[in-house]
Amino acid sequence: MYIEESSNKNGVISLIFSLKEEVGALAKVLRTFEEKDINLTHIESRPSRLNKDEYEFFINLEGKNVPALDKIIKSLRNDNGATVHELSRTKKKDTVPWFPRSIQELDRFANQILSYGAELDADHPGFKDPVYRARRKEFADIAYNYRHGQPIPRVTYTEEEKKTWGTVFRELKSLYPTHACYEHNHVFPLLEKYCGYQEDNIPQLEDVSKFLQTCTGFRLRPVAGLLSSRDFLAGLAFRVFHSTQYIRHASKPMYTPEPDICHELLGHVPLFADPSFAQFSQEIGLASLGAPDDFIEKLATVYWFTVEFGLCKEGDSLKAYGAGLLSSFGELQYCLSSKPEIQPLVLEKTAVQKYPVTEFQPVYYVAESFKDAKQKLRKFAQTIPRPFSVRYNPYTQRIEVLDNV
Ligand code: HBI
Ligand code: NLE
Ligand code: FE
Repeated sequence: MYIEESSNKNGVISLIFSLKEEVGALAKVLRTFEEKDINLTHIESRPSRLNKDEYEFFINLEGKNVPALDKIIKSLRNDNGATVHELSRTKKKDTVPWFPRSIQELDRFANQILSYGAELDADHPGFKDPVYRARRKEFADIAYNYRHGQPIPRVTYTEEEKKTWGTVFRELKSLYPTHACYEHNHVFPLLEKYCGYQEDNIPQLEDVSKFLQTCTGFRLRPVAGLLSSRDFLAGLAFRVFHSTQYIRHASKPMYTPEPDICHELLGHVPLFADPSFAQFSQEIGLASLGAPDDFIEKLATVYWFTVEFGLCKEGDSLKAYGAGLLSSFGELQYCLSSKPEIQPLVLEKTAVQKYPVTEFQPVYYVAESFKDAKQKLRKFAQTIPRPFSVRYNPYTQRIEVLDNV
C-alpha cells in the first residue's frame, strides 16, 4: 500500500492510497475516518497501474483534525505493514525539491518512467503488436539495470528494425542539406565516418556517447522511456543526455510522438557535438535544479521550442535545429512550409506557449543564434526564485551550490 497526500489553501487535504482488492477493504478504511469524525468530501477509485491486484483511492477530506489524520495514516501503514510515502502535506512551503548533486546520482532516475515506458499506451501503434511490446521490454531492462560509468550494452537490431532505420535515415539524409542548420550538416559526416551512421546500420549508443564526449563532454545514458521533465532536465546539467535505444514501430516511420533511437541519433546527437549548443542545453539543465514546479514547466516548454522544435536564422533563410524536426521527415518538410505560424524566440512568451505532443506543431519559434538563445536563457533563469545558485564542476562531476544569503 502507498499513500500520497497534499493539501491546498482551503484546508482540503487530498490522499491517495491503494488497497488489495478484497471484500470490505475500503469500508474498513472509511470507518476509521468516521471514527475520528473526519469529513470526506470526494472519493474516486481506479485500478492500480503498479499492482494489478490493487485498487487506488483518491479522497478529499476536510483538514480540520490533523492529529487524528496522522493517526489514521499511521494505522493504515502499520496494519498493512507496507511502505507509505507521505508527500506534500508535511512539506514546508518553501522547501527546495531534491536534485542530484553528483553524476552518479542520476542512477536514481532509472525506474521513474512515465506512461510510454515499459507499458505502451493504448493508442500507440505498437500497443497491439505483441512482438514489438516484448522487444520494448528488453530495451527497458537494459536501461533499468544501467549504472553510471558502465559501457552502454550493445544491441543486435533485427532486420525489421534495421529496415525502419534505413527508411528514416535515407529520407532524412536527402532533406538535411536544404532543411537542417549548418551545425547539423557540419557534424553529420563525422558521425558517418566515426560512429557507423549508415543506411544499413543502427549506430550503437556506446560508440556515439564516446564520440560526443570527445566533442563537448556530453554523454548518453540509456533510458526506458519518458522521464519527468524535472529528472530529464537535471541530466542536462551534468551534460548527460538520457537516450532511448528502441526504434519506432515499423508501421509509422515518418513521425512518432515519442522519442526513439532515430530521434536521439539523428535529431539530438549531431547538435550535442556543437560546443555552443551543448552549453545552451547544459544551462537549461542547471536552471532547472531545485526550481519550483511552475518553473520546471516553463523550462520544459523552452526546451520544447528550442532543443526539440527550434528553427534558426541562417542569412535570409530558416533552418531546423530542433531534434523533433530533424528526426521526422514528415515534420521537417512541414515546418519550413508556409503552413505553420512562425514567431521570434521571446522566452517570456515562448515559456508559456501551449503545444500538442502527438502531432505537428502549429507554432515554431526562431532563434537568432545559439549564442543569442543562451543569453536569453540566462536572463530568464535569473527570474527563477531560488535561494541559491549552482555551478557544475567538471573535474569532480558535481554540482556546487552557492548560498545567496
Ligand atoms: N524523457 N526520456 C526522455 N526523453 C525526452 O526527450 C524527454 C523526457 N522527458 C521530458 C521531455 N523530454 C520534455 O518534454 C521536456 O519536458 C524536458
Ligand atoms: N516526432 C519526432 C519523430 O518522429 O522523430 C519525435 C519527437 C520526440 C519528442
Ligand atoms: Fe527529444
